[in-house]
Amino acid sequence: MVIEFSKYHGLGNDFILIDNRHSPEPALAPETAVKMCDRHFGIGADGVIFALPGRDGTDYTMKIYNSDGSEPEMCGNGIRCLAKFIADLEGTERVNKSYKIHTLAGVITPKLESDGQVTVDMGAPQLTASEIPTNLGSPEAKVIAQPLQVTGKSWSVTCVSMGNPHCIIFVEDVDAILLTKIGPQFEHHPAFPQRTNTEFIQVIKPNYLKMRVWERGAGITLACGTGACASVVAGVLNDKCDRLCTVELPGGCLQIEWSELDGRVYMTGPAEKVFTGSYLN
Ligand code: ZDP
Repeated sequence: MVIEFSKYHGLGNDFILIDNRHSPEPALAPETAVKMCDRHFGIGADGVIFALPGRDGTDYTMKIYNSDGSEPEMCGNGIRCLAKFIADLEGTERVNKSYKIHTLAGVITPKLESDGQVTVDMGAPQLTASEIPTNLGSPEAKVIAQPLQVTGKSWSVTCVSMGNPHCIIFVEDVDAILLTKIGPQFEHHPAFPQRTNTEFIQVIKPNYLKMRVWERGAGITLACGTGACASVVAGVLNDKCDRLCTVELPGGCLQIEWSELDGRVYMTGPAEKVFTGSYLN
C-alpha cells in the first residue's frame, strides 16, 4: 500500500500529516505510525497526525499517534502544523483564517496570522489532581510545588493538564538535567496513571523561560506546545513568571499567554511544511 503524506514541523517538533478527510477512521494502524516515525527505517517524526472530518459542528477532527503508537489527547505544535496542512489542502487564502478542531481535549481553535505564525486558543488549563490525572495529594486539590521522590531525590513538582498531563519542575540549570535518565522515571512514575509529559524549566526572567522536555510516548523532542503552555501556567501558580511569557525550547521560541480575562491559554509559534512523499507500507 502507498500512503501519501506531508511532513511538517513546529520548532523541530516534527509530524507526518495524513489527509483523512474522506473517513472518520484513520487510514493507518498505530503500528504503521510507529514504523513511519522511525528515523532510520522510516520517514522520521515525533508523531503522525490525521485530518479527519469535523465532529459536533467543528471544521475538522485531529487524531494523533505518538512515535510509540500511543494516542495523546492534544498536541500544541501538531495543531499549528495541522492548521497549515488544512489550508494547503483547501487551497484557501490563509491569512486570518481560523479552524475549529475537535480533539480529545475539546474544541481547539488555531488561527493563521499574517506573518506566517499560528496562534492557538488552547482552552483553559485543568488543575485538580483528578483532572491531570495524578494521585499526588487529594483528588480535588491543585498540585503546586509538591514533593515527589524520583531517582532517590525529592523534586518539587507542579502538575497541569492542557488536555494531556504535564509535570513541571523549576530548576537552576536546565542544561544540567540528564533527561534520558530522569525523563522516563517521571513518565512511568506510579503517581501518574496516564503517564506524564515532564518539563524542566529555568526562569531566565519573569517573562522568559527556558524549557527542556521529556514527552510521554516520544522521549526528548525539540519542542512541546502543550508543555510550554503548561509551564507558563505552573510558573504563574508558583509566582515565578508573568502571564505573558516567551518560552525558549531547544527548537526555538513560543509566545504563551494565560489570559486573565477568559482564563484560556493562547500559544503563538511557527509551523513549516518540509516535504511531501509516498510511503511504501
Ligand atoms: O501528551 C503526549 O503524549 C505528548 N507526547 C503529545 C504531543 C505533545 C506535543 N509535543 C505538543 O506540542 O503539545 C506534540
